[in-house]
Amino acid sequence: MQFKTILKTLPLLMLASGLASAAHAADVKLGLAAALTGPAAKYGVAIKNGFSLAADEVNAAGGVNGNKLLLVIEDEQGKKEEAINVFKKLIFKDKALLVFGPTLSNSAFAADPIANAAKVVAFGTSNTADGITAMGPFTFRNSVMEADVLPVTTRAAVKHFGIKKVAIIYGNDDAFTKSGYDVFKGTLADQKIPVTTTEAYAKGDVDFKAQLTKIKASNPDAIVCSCLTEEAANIILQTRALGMKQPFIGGNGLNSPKLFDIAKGAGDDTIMGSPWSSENLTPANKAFIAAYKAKFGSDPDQFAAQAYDALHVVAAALKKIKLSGALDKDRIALQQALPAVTIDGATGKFAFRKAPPVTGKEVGYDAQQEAIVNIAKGGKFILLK
Ligand code: MET
Repeated sequence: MQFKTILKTLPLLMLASGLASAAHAADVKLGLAAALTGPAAKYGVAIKNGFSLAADEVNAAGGVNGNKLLLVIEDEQGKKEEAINVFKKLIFKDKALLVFGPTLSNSAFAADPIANAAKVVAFGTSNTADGITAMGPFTFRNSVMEADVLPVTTRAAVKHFGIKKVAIIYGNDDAFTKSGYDVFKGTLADQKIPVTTTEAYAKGDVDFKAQLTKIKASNPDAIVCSCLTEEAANIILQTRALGMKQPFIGGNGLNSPKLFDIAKGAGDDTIMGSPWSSENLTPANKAFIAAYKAKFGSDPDQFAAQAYDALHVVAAALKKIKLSGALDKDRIALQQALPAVTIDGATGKFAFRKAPPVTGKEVGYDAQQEAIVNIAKGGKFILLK
C-alpha cells in the first residue's frame, strides 16, 4: 500500500475501531431522538437524563440477558424535518433495535411513519396528542394522552376554584396544542362550562396582548391554555401585566419547571394534570427521585420520570426475548413482547392498552394510567387535594 493511500485510509480505520470499542457486538443499541436544543429543549434534556439514568441502572445490574444497553442519542431540535432525519439515521445507519422519541407530537406525526414502514418500534415518552398511536402497530407511548388527562384536570379545577365560565387560548399550528384544544373544547361542553371566547396564536409568537385583551373583556373565571411551556409562561406573565388575576388550566405542556423559570410566582395556582408527582412516595418513585438528584444535581420532572420508566419497560420486554442477531427479526420480536409488559415505575403502575381501532389500519399501544392533578405553588407542582 502506498504511503498516500495509508494516510487516506487511516482516519477510516481509526473511526471503525473507535466505533467497535464504543459498541461491542453484544450491546443492545437503543436510539433516542430528543429535542436537546430549541424551545422544547427543557423537555428534551429532562427526557435524555431520565433515559441515561435508567440505562445506567440496568447496565449496573448486569444489563439484559447479559447484554449491555447502549443509548444512541440524537438532537431533533423539536423540528419535524430534523425528527425525520434523526429517525432515518438511528434506524438505517445506527441500526438501533428501537427508537425512543421524538419529544413533540408534532414531530412524531412526521417521523413515526418511517419507523412503522421499517418495522421498528417508535416509543414516545412525551407525545400526548390524539392519534399518535393510530400511525401504526410499531408506535408505542407511555405518555398519558390529553384525552385521558384533561377531563380529570378540568373537573378538579372547576371544583377547586368554583369556576362558572372560562376563556381558551391555544396554539393552532402545533399538533399537540391543537389536539389539546380539541379535547378541552369537548370536555368543557361535556362538563357544561361555557366558553367566553376562544383565541389562537402561532408557533414562535411572543406578544399575546391582542388575544389577552379580548379574553379580559370576556371576563372569564379562569383561562384554559393548550400551549407549550414557553408560550404558556409568557401568556401568564402578560395576563398579569394586563391586571388579570384569573387562574390557568393547562395540558401536558405546562408540566415543566420552565414555567417557573419564566413566569416565576405568576405561575402559581395554575392547574395541570400529569401521570407523575414528586409527592408520590412509592419506593420506585423515591428511588428514582434520589438517584436523579444524585446524578444530575437537580430535581426531576414528569418528562424525566416517563423517560426513565420507558427504558425500564423496554428492558423488561428485552428480558423476555432471545435476541437472534438478525436485526429485522429482533425488532419485530421486541414489538411483540412490549404490549404485555407491566412495571411499577416512577409514574406508578404501568401497562399498555391497544389504541382505539382505525378502519383498515393496524394501530399501536397507548398508556393505561391514571392522571394526577397538580397545582403550581411557590415554584413547585404540588398535588391538588
Ligand atoms: N406533550 C407534548 C406533545 O405531545 C410535548 C410537550 S410537553 C413535553 O407534543
